[in-house]
Amino acid sequence: MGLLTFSFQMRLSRRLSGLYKPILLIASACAFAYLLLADPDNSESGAHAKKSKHHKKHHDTGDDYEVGAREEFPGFEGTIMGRGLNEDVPKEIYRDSGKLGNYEPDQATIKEMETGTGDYGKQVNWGKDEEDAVRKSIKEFGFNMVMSDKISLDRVPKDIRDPKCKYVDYPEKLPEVSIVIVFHNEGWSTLMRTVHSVIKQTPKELLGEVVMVDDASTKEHLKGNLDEYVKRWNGLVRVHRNGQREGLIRARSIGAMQSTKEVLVFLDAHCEAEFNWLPPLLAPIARNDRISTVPMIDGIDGNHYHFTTQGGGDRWGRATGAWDWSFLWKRIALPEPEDKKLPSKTQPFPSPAMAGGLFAINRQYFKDILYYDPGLEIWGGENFELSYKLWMCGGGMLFVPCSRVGHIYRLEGWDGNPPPKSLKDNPSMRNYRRVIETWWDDWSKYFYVSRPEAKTLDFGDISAQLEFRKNHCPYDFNWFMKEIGYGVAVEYPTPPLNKFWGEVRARQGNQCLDSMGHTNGGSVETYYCHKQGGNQLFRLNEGLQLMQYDQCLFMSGSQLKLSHCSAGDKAGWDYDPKTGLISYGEKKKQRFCISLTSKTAISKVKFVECDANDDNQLFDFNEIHSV
Ligand SMILES: [Mn+2]
Repeated sequence: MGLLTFSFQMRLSRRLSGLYKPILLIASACAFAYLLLADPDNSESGAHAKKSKHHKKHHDTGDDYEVGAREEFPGFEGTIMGRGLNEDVPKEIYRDSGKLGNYEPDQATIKEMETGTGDYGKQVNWGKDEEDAVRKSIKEFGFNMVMSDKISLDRVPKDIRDPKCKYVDYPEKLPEVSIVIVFHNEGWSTLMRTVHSVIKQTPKELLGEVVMVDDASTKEHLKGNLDEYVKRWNGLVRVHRNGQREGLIRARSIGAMQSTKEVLVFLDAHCEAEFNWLPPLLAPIARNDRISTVPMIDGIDGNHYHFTTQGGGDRWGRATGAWDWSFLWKRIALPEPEDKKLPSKTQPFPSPAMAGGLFAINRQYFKDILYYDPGLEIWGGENFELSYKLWMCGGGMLFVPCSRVGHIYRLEGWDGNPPPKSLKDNPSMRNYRRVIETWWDDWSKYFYVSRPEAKTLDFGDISAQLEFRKNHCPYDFNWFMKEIGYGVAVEYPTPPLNKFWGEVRARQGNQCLDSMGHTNGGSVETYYCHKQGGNQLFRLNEGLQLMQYDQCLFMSGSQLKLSHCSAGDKAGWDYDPKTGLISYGEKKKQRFCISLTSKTAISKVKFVECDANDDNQLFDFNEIHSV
């Protein structure tokens, strides 16, 4: 494909605000059908190029909407990575009913796949005599391996898709994929069912290779056994072994480097691909190599192995990725303005963030945008790093309702994987800082509202990330939050900034306010000051809230309590650093102050009438900084 055929014609304003009208879809679908008739192998002939121009004209006559299809960035002097939109690749054709789509398996094919136990995602149960073995396996692997072992590695998945997904035609020529599966000490049957299901549910001509990346597993079943087992696929499945534990993030980048096909598809090591999952993921990438796509992620129960539809979202189950301002992963319903741009409920929709474990991306593009930041350790924040990089550097991300993959969530009672010994404390928090300091611009202050102690945490060198952004990313975080992530700020409003924060220490003795780990209705008491933050870290913000993490402190009778709060809630707090009084009152005049009840460190506090001459009411906020 030549670079010359890409559209440079869409105006920025239209690209950002344009609506995708159904009439246009019909127009482009007709153009596509015409192209197919005239040029069935979709090859690059001169005639094709001409028709392609004609095809393009349809887009120029109205408001079309194409995620990430941006070629002009006024005032930006750097280069955008990836080739961008290729209008020669036709869009998918969505029909409501009728003939099955071109990659869709028919009933007879599905019938032939049947294996018995657990087929169609049905649940499996165990007997009393197995309970000990079950508990042991959950402790070791996070899943009930006893039940997993009873289910065929080739079982038929449940079909959770909107029935309309069966009638979609995808471009005939889709790119080949490398499936990348990173694992560390995974259980055998859940890991291998991931591989089996991918091979079984993927059209042969699209499945280039499966690259299993062993991140220094120590369990015996993942060594020679595994090498022997994958031989049955005659080289289709390869195992790459990391010499030392790299963590999930770097191991994924290594998997990308070890792969050779045009598109990479990352899967967690405990998944099951559902029917016709791959073509819907590939179509948007074939058309625009700066787009990453993400399947719907259904739940597979880690005990009984039945499928449940991904929860949340709007009426049609469409949820986008999001975060709160302390940088926890969240999911929110697809915002209405985005829905309005889409001609049907089964079409891919943009998401400001991905969960991270399952996604597809063009291999060369992932390389060009430097994979993940190699300074990120083990797990945490890398999904946001990639999300921001995609959107702010001229690409984008789509969640694809017709592509569904089941994922087993770890059960309680799992021992977990211990981090490598060389790792510093707080790896996730250091990761968060790297990502935020690289991408959030002035919005980083909102992160430090709930994590003020992290402001001093060492996160290493991000100069390479900043340099990349300067040279290749035309958009800033303001643009991103206005155009792409606006739904996040509606669901999670930016928090008021802190006026005072730290441990709240009585001016006399060695007593600090301490939530004692209480939340949601529990009381705040005092304890020996320990300077570790945690339960002794409080913040008084410009919204006049006194908070600990996401909990608001409030006056309940004469007691000091805390409970979950939203912005503007439980406001009315004040602190005077001169006198040391912490007061609360809904009105300016009628105020009450926090007071110690005894001189012993471990005791209760109460509300009394404010009196700056009473030593029991005098406190300091001492900031505590992590290193
Ligand atoms: Mn997982």
